[in-house]
Amino acid sequence: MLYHLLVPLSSDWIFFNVFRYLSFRSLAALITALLLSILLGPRCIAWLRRLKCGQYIHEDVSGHASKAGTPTMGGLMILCVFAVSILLWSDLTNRYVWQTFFVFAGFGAVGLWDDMVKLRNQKNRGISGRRKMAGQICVAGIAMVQLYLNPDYGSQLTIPFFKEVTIDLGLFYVPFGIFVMVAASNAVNLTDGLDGLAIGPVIVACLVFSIFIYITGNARLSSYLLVPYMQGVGEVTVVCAALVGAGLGFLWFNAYPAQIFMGDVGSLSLGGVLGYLALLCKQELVLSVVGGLFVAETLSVILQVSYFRWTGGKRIFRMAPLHHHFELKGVPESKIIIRFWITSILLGLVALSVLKLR
Ligand code: 57M
Repeated sequence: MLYHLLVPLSSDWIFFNVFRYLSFRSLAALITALLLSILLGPRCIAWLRRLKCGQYIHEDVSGHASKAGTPTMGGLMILCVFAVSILLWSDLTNRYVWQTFFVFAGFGAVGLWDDMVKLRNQKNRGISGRRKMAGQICVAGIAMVQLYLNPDYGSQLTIPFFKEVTIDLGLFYVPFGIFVMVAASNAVNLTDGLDGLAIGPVIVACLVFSIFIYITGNARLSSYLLVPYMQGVGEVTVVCAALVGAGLGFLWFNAYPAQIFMGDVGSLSLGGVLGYLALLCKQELVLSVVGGLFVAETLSVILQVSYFRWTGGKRIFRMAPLHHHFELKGVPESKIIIRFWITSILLGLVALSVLKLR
């Protein structure tokens, strides 16, 4: 809104020209989302407490007993702050801004549904896996069809570290894109099991994608760095920055020892939107590098469950996902979290190196 109100004034006052710049508006979006979260956080925590949105804790992770009753569904705060920030600072006539918001809100709605059912259910049982997956596929499907029908958007898959190798997936690109979003959404959800464990790597991934998105929307930079160019996508840099700000603001309260959890409304939406950002800038495979931690957590579950079934009860890890394994080995929670963050920062740097190493 500020963009639409203030840019026209630049014809009389040159100073207002600054509101045209993506860099300025991205920084403003980040700071707005961060400050709003810090201001609203205590009220949001108190509100969730009043609504009795306390977390149920499974008996099998004894170290977590003290977390019982911590307000959950903090993803609602991320969603509100993110929405206000993009309403203020982005160009609201840009279709990619709305599509990205749709993915975030759509996956968030599925998560909210799950969270509400869990709260009503004594044993923390949410909606069935099948219903959750159907909801996720619906949201991802709508987003993918919109992308696929866009004449500026190709169905080529770019291969990291190779200059001119692309694979044209044709119509198969639609189910592939759906898979990317749904897998990312569930992977972030699996990772969200320790204070700040998921939001830290999500912030790193959003930062990395803000750079890729900026380059994708810039004709000169994209041709220099051999990144597929797409007009208008650059505006999503403001959206990425708002996500980083909202993520940092949430971390303020979710840092160990957490005062709030994000719930499925947060984890499903953040994961889904990461998948969408990767698709938008055609860096789908880079997502598995920058989100390497989410991949490792998911693989640990797949391996553990398969081995468990195959051997009739034996385990590879003490418990899956991976963070539970380290917890049960006696590594303190804060140490696991910080080590996971360090790993995700390193993975983010590796992902960025794709831009030059070709
Ligand atoms: C949900 N939810 C957290 C919080 C958060 C297939 C199976 C591996 C699935 C997996 C699973 O259900 N994962 C997804 C993970 C829960 O957090 C809530 O859920 C939201 C995210 N969806 O925002 O609202 C708990 O995590 C802790 N937490 C924090 N800080 C945070 O900032 O400490 C969360 C956020 C919270 C809190 O304790 O209650 C969760 O872990 O439940 N299932 C599992 O992860 C289970 N693993 C398992 O059964 N492994 C088996 C194999 C054979 C499947 C094995 O290895 O033997 C474990 N989950 C738990 N306890 N809680 C089992 C033990």
